[in-house]
Amino acid sequence: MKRILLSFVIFSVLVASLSGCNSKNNIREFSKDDMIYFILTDRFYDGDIDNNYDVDKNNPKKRHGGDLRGIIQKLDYIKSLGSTAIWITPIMKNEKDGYHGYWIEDFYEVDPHLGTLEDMKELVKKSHDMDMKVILDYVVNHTGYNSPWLDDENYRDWFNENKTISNWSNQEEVENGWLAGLPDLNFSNVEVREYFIENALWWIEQTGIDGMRLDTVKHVPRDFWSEFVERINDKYPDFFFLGEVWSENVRYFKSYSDTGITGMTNYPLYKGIITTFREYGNTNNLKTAIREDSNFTNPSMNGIFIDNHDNIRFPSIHRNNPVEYHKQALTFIMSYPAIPVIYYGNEIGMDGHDDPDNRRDMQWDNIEGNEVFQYFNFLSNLRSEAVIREGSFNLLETDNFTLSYIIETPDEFLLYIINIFDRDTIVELSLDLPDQEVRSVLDDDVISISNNLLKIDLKPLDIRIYRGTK
Ligand SMILES: [Ca+2]
Ligand SMILES: [Ca+2]
Repeated sequence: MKRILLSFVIFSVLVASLSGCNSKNNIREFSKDDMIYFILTDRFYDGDIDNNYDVDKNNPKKRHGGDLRGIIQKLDYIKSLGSTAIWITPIMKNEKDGYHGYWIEDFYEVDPHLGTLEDMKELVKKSHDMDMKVILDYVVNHTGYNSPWLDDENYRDWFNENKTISNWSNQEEVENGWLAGLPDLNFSNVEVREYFIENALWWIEQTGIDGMRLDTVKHVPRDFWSEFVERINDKYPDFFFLGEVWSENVRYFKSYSDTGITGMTNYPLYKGIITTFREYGNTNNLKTAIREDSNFTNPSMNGIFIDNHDNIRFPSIHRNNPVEYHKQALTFIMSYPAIPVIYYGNEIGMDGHDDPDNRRDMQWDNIEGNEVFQYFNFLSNLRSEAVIREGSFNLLETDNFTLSYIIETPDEFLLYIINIFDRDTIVELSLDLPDQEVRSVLDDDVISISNNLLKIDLKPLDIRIYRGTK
């Protein structure tokens, strides 16, 4: 009996170690327990001054010198935040001022400002050694403005006709128009489709990355994405795709989850977050987005975020109390069952208005003393607990000025109560829980649940998290 049990244990351990790791290329599988740290490489950390040509740190639209070696040097920091994956902006060779990586000149070369293919391989290898995965941003919709293909006879049928997108509700225009004047690639041409599938496989084989963030998904036909995902997953079954579908329309958004893309940057929830955690906000917006989220096939594989390189940084939305609202929004995304995508600087409350102001250089000074940083680390530690990993998330009935939810397993629970109003308030929650005293995980506060009711006085912009047993 003992021997059978032991071999079962050994077998289970074997299966567990194999299932987290694809046999080809050692690709590591993603789950909702991941946390992605998103880096705009040029703005993160300058690890090699020898590649700093074309750099002008005073100009927000020019290169600032950050590079792959800089990320390698900061891997300990990234890991310390609780990150399990790193998403980096495209590394393909860009035209002169393509500091962000989205103006690609050569799809098969690493941009020399960022480093070399060897640097990229080292970044992936070292990340894997630290149990972190790497996601490469991948662009197929367009080339840079001055692509050499534009003047080459052989590529004559590779581009769509030069038209701007004027009607954004016309899908044909959205797919075939030139986005921001960028030469738009023609995906009805089989050569273009094959080129990008082969190119993507080349990057995976060369570098060992675990996933791709797919840029401008809605500007490329859905049938291409289905083929792209299928062909790559044929070869690398656990390879992860995070699709950027920039739309708050739930039905439209859902139509892309049917293409096979693993998860998407959840813009409907983002909209709920930024209209709730703000002055004169309304928690109904987020509550509705949460209810609609359950319509998606696999909502927990979507990326959840408070801002990114295309949107105003979260604290800059707020005239008053930016730090308090920032903490509230972080509290939500670090407890909701989906994959938090932390844009570099979220963890220290970096601000910045629209592009390119939302792409300022990472602020490395006095991080340890930063109030938001300490709170973020608290949230990250809490997120690693079994109750959040295994528990189910349930919204509780409250008024429009408070958000409350419970995350529960059969044995224990965490109860979240957030006051988005800048004034005192009293909340009464109806809870199907045994009578008990519940203890705050943030301070010494203890409150009582009695006869399935909990009554609590909240301070302005309060965040309370309590732990209890079932
Ligand atoms: Ca550099
Ligand atoms: Ca297009």
